[in-house]
Amino acid sequence: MFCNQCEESSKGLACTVAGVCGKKPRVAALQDVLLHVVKDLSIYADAARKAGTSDAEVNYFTDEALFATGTNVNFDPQRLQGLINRGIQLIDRLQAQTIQSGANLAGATATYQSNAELPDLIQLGEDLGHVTNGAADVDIRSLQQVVVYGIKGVAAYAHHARLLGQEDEQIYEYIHRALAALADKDLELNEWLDLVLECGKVNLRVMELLDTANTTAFGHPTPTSVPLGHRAGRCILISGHDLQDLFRLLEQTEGKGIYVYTHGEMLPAHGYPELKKFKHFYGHYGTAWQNQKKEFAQFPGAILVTTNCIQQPQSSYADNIFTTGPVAWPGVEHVTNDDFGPVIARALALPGYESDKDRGQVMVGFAHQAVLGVADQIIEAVKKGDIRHFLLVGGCDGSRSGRNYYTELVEKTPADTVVLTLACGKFRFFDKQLGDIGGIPRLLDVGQCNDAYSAIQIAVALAQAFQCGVNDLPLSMILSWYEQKAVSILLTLLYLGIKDIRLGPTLPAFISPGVLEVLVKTYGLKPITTPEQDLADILG
Ligand code: FSO
Ligand code: SF4
Repeated sequence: MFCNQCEESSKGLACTVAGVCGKKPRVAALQDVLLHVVKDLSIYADAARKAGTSDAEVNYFTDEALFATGTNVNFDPQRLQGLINRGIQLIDRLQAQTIQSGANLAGATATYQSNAELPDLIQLGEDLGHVTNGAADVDIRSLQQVVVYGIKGVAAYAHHARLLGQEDEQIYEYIHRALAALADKDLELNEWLDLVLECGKVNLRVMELLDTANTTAFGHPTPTSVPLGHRAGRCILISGHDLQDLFRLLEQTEGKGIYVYTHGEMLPAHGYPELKKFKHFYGHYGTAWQNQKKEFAQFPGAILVTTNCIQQPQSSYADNIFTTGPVAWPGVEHVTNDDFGPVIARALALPGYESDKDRGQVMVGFAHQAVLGVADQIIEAVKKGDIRHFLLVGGCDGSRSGRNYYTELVEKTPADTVVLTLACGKFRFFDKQLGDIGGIPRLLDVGQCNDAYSAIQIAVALAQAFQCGVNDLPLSMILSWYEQKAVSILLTLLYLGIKDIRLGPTLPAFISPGVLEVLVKTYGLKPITTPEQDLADILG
């Protein structure tokens, strides 16, 4: 196997024997087949689109299949086999249509066996290898990997947005065109660089769609206090990013004597009016994804995982955990069609909490509408010198020890600075009491990684208010990355021309020295150093 798509890739290079995430070589091989299938399907879809047709089923499948190959999403060989077979059927269907249309199918060489057995598919994956294997030039291969991983992030966001009725043909058009380009051996370095930045542009659009989708369905988040303790009674813990799953679960558990708690990236859900109206939607339990083995084992109810990041379930809670949507683990019951009956039945069979427990509160709900609602107050505080600087400390968490940097950095920020945060990296400091500046909290939780659009909107609005560019604002971005959604967000920030981003805890293994040089020269991208050094550089 060869997988280098996340921050925890083995030895900072690639996982070649087994995934640090728990991905077995056979699962890696099946994901490689699936990516080749999606790439070949993209060649036909791109040709069909140029001939005037776009196939909705192909578009949806593309997002679903790409999402399934992301880090910590789908570890289930059978479900991956199902996706591969659907992809092959769609290739057959588009092949017939595109050949009839006389479209240019240069590079479309795929021949797949329909309904192949698992061992044959695993062998095929081992033979095919990584989808960027064909590129001999190390910098081109690096840029191809940036595009493929960025597209996985785009696909994940597009999948969420579409489930809530928001989609845009230009997103599918880009994904198919960019993946089809992998078969074009003549494409040069600059053309791949263009596709990299275009990925950032398309990701901005998809994040805008997702923001519209979430706020149309569930209202704009408002500042909300979330208990970290629990109430006596039966309970369900919901993890991942899918707000629609949470809404359906809340509907189906209403009046059943079950409290619903969020875990990980589901925490910001408490800020949405249409979600927090449910009285049994009580509080938040636990921290970020990499602590789930310990935290899930101690939760006395059923657990529902809606997206990444799932880890191998431990025997102590293997009977209590369920998956839904794109996420899957072999042997774990996968709930379909928004029917959470099995999760509810399990919660009712488990003891739940015996008594109430108070563990304090955290604030969420500082998305763009809430923050921009007090923009005058913020601008005044900056003008008076009460707020010296904003730090966006956002991104993913993970298990590397270097991630303590983010906790220490936030702890060391001076009292005249405001920290904006989003995604699961915030669990390193989300319960710190940083106080406020004239009523403005010093720690503002903007939301999930899926809400990066909100942070961009806030930055753009502040820049307009101060009549300057985002790079001229007293704002610094200190990002932590782990998986492919973070890659797509980083590309969006680069596309927007945002400079001097600090990135950690390590730089991506798939960035070649040549590509890194371009990123450093053009965008001033820099690795994190120490909290003291970086704060001194940022605050002068
Ligand atoms: Fe975290 Fe996992 Fe949200 Fe990621 S839970 S690491 S970037 O999937 O999506 O922030
Ligand atoms: Fe390794 Fe990350 Fe790939 Fe998992 S997703 S196999 S940890 S590089």
